[in-house]
Amino acid sequence: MTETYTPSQPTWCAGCGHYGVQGALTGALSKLDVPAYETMLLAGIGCSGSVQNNIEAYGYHAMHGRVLPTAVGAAVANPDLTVIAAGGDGDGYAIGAGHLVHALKRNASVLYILMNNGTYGLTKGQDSPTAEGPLEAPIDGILLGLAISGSTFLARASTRFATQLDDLMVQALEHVRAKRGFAFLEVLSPCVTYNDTYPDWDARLFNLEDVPEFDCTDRASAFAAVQRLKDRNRIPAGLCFQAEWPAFEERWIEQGLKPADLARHDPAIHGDRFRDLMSSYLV
Ligand SMILES: Cc1ncc(C[n+]2csc(CCOP(=O)(O)OP(=O)(O)O)c2C)c(N)n1
Ligand code: SF4
Ligand SMILES: [Mg+2]
Repeated sequence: MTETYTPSQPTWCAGCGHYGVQGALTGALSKLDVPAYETMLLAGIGCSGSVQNNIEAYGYHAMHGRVLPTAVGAAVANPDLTVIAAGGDGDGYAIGAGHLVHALKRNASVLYILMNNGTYGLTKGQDSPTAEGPLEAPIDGILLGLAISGSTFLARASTRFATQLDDLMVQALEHVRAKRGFAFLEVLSPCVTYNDTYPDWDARLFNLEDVPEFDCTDRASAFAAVQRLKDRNRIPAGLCFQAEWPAFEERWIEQGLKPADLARHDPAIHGDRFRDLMSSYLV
């Protein structure tokens, strides 16, 4: 399938941050020599999710907000795959927020790239959970991740600062390829059409690498440092937290549970069952 699949060209507006995310992901896959036939890219619904059409890999387009349970399932069923999930801030922090919390707590080896633009781009500019306004407090995905004790990799980058984005994408992919668990990378990826946050976010971004005493292995001090920067109206970026805790799929095996035996899955039988199921819905 990956031999015959021809990736599409992106359909994003000129200047959309999502181009930068795609560039960093293809660059990291190529730098780490990850073959297409061992890569699965799953995506949510949104302008961000259409990245799945453009990359040579096995692909799956989930319902809006539902990308993570399927990605975790794929990682557990076939540990030989490098599983990547991608989606927007609406997808991950609104309708999919419950799944994000549980993916952080499970720590299956999945790279989750959340493209944050503070808006629902695809549906033409409604406020998302990270939108900043007078009515509600925006969600901070890094603080959310730090508050969940199963999390093992939390980072934030911006498409404006390509070198840091490229580095963090590689580090996140390495975390997942080494089966160290769930790597959460939030990328500030502005929507130039409905919510051009470039000027504001550029001015407020704060690189944690500029703080020599910042310790990304200490959860409590990382939380305090991120919160302090937020209190000063800054947006912390960089590797915010990394920890060691056995990945979900490894804990499964330790408990005597086996990943799905893919050899036993005969596509002919399962294809027929799937078609029967689908036709049973027809009236
Ligand atoms: C269950 C469901 N609810 C709502 C929608 C409509 N919808 C499609 S994309 C989207 C939000 C997209 O925003 P985001 O996830 O931030 O991605 P972006 O387009 O900004 O990259 C919504 C609400 C949908 N497709 N399915
Ligand atoms: S509407 Fe916004 S998020 Fe969607 S492609 Fe255009 S700039 Fe990007
Ligand atoms: Mg969005």
